[in-house]
Order: sequence, then C-alpha cells, then structure tokens
Amino acid sequence: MSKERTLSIIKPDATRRNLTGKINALLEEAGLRIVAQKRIRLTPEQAKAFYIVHKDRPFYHELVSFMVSGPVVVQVLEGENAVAKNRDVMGATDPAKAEPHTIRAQFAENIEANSVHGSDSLENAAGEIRFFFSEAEIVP
Ligand code: IDP
Ligand code: MG
Repeated sequence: MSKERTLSIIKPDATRRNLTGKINALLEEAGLRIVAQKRIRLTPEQAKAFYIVHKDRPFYHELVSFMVSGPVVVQVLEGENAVAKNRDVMGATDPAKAEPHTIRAQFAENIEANSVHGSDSLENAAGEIRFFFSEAEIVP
C-alpha cells in the first residue's frame, strides 16, 4: 500500500444535474481525500489536449464537445492506492456494465456522459494533475 494522488473530473452531465456534492461524498466515503478542487469551463483546446490519447477513436470530437458543454470540477484525490481506488468507485466506462454501488452506475447518463473521469495509472495521474494544478494549489 502506498499513498498516491490521482486526477478526477466531475463531468458536465453531473454538474448540470447539481451532483458535485453527492459524487464528492462517494469519493470521501471510499477513503479518498479531496486535496485540490476547482470548478472551471474547459476550452476546446484544453479538452482536445487532455483527451489527445483518444484522438483516433471515433468518439473523440463528440467527447471534446461534451466536455466543453458545461462546467467541470477538476480535483486531486489523495489516499492509499488512490488511482485504483478511484477507478473502483467510478465503475466501468459504460454505466450499464458498472457495479451498482459505483458513481457511474448511480449517476451516469450513458457511455459518453458518464459523470466522472479518473486517471488510469500513476504515471498518467502525475501528468493529468500537472495539466490542471500547480503544486501550491494542492493542500493535503
Ligand atoms: P474511462 O473514462 O473509463 O477511462 P476511456 O476509454 O478512457 O474510459 O474513454 C474516455 C472517455 O471517452 C469516457 O469516459 C467517455 O466519456 C468517452 N467514451 C469512451 N468510450 C466511448 C464510446 O464508445 N462512445 C462515446 N464516448 C465514449
Ligand atoms: Mg480513460
């Protein structure tokens, strides 16, 4: 076990339905600590850059449009095995396949508007955290 940090994003479908607090409660109940958080509107350039790994996937342009369609809440989560723990509490990408207790099973609208993003590895987490936060903004 080791203490990790991971990047989480509460996506526009969830901010639109005023679900930030309910999602944060599930993250905290899972043992994750929100050590940085801000509500922002992504620019198309930011959304394209953030999801650049998916640039050849058929859903890339739609995903970018969705991510700029409303505010998002970007956050740094800290805790033991935070990367895997957050992926567990998020649930599968497709909410129809997500375990019932997960954020996506409870709140996601569909495979695209699936309420949350979470880094998928420790290495990617470091890069994604740097994308949005300076070290001074992270307050454990
Ligand atoms: P993840 O968010 O569970 O890590 P990824 O495969 O990394 O899933 O996909 C990134 C995001 O792209 C998803 O969270 C979702 O918003 C969107 N997405 C993934 N697969 C599809 C799809 O088949 N159709 C539409 N959007 C998708
Ligand atoms: Mg992913």
